[in-house]
Amino acid sequence: MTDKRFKRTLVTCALPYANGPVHIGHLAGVYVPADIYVRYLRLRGEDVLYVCGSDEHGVPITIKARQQGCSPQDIVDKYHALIKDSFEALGIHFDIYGRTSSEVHRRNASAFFRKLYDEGKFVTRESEQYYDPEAKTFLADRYIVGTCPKCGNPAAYGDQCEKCGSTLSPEELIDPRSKLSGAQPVKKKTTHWYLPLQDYEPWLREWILEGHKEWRPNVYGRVKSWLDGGLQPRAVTRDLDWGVPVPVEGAEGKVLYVWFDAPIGYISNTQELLPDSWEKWWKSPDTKLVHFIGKDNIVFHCIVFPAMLKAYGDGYILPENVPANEFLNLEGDKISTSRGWAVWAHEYLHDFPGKEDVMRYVLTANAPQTQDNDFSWKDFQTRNNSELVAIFGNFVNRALVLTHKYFGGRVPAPGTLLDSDRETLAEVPALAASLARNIEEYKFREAQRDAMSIARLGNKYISDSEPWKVAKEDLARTGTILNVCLQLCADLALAFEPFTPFAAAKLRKMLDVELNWDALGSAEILPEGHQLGEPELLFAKIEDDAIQAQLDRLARIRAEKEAEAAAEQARQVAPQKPEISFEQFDAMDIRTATVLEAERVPKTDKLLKLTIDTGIDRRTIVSGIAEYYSPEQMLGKQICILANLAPRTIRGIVSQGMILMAKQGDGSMRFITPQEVLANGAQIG
Ligand code: B3M
Ligand code: ZN
Repeated sequence: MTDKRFKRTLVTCALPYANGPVHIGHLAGVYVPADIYVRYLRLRGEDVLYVCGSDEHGVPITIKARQQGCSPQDIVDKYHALIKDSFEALGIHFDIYGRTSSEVHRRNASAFFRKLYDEGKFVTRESEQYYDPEAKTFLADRYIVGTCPKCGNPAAYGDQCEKCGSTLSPEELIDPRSKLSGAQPVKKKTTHWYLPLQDYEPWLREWILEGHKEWRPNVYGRVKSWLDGGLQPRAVTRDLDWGVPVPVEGAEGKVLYVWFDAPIGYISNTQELLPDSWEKWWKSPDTKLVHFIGKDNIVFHCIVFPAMLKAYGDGYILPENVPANEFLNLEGDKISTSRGWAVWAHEYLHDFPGKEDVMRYVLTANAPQTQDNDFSWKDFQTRNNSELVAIFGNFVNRALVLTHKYFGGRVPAPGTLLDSDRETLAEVPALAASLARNIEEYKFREAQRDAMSIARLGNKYISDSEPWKVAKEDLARTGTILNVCLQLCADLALAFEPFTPFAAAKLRKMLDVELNWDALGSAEILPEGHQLGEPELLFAKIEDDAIQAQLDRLARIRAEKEAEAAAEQARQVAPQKPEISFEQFDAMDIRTATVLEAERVPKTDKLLKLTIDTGIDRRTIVSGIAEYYSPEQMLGKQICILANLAPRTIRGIVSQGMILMAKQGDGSMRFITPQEVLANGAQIG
């Protein structure tokens, strides 16, 4: 093994919630890096098990089902299939992609809870939780909606306002209502089981803070701040009707908390695949366990799940590393599934058929390994066109096409190597070693750069050596150059296998060889006289229109959201003014009038000077409506005015009265006009 302390590696990927498709943030954060790691280990002939599956419980799934008028099972069936297919299509082949709604898992999670329960590893606590008296059920925070106390959003959730991003508790909501029945929730006592995490704190400190200083700083730092903040008992059950039922008498209507059952899913899925040999993967100190996750899952994988396993005992191993990633943004904005601000895996696969490798490559090049990073379509295009096509693809193509042209597709004799040939070849082992080290240290971005450096090396070598020119006078020398190039092509087929597996497979086919990692950097991977397959292009250019289509889609989403926000703003209503008497109202002389002339007041942006027919007289009113209406738009319009307002001089013009305007929440104004044209001077009241 590359890591001498172990005999085999168990790699898990966070189980995606089966309540929506996966997007590029998920891929960049979890699945692409894990896949690189697994492919690399397999390339080196190691014993690896690669486990994932759908996380099919939790409140959001039940909410989605309600919204769509179907059962939670329908929802998870749909997304389980969609997500599984997307992974497969991207070359991410798990040994098992299970489901937490499976029978094996339900039994397993239930037994896991029961053992801890029987051994007294939980404490119970009574607390007051919100309850819907009409629907007769407890309400998760997500099931309570009300007005956000921070921004006034009338549709804030009991745990979060999606408009202003504030974290909330149901108590803070103004006018809270149940999402189920609309009833006002009441507080009701309920009992739950808690894992007393604080009991595991000294052990966690020792295991992680002392024992795993090599973990990524973002992971280590988060664990440390959780531990320093002091751990609290954590509820492992919920009042809900979707999940694994709590296997204890008197626990009717309760299920295991989704974050209690989901990580056990890793074990269940392994059992489902290997009913007789799963234990060697989970209970042998010879197994290296690595969890690939996103940053929001760190606490569960580094604190809660390990504490659960520790409480359980029975020889379960702990992760050797948890290479969690930060988040990927999209075109400078946070990815948001609810706002639709995302690039979905299945849509990408549909829009860019045959370009699975490109997305893998770009996501790795921008991997949010230590800090949030950004995905942009322009960068996507550039990386494809100027790296994959122009360097890697171009080099391979030149080498193969020229070999076919001059040597009938047979590997020419190496002949006598010059210094430049030897020096070029000599660079490969160091790059390969760096690539290997980087992957073993979970630095996938750097590792991919090493692979690309081999392609750059080849591209430069073939450009500098110009075999197409040399061929005119010295075919033997041409053969030497192409021989070196072909060895580099074989190196590339190996080096890129973890990153761009489709291109690597194509290249292997073109070279018609089986490759093994130990040959990387050798000058004799391809023997003289070996017949090559037909050359094909590894990558194709991505044109501007394909990129523009994606940018247009995002622009539409952005515009829709902005329009929605503006409409929402316009709907905001100003509070009622203090009461007035009938006499005060009656004192106002409001009438219809028609605009006869309209012009801008010079040197102002806001004012129009209007000459109007009030039925009583002809007069001038200066009005601050130039932002909303041009003089032409006002001409001939019937309006309503307050006629007996005391005259005021504005910019040297005497204004006699005021036009009635309706002002919306966003500040915009519209004049008020009668339903049908009336005589001027008609009194309103
Ligand atoms: N279902 C994924 C998420 O937080 C969550 C992972 C469970 S891993 C055991 O998006
Ligand atoms: Zn808010």
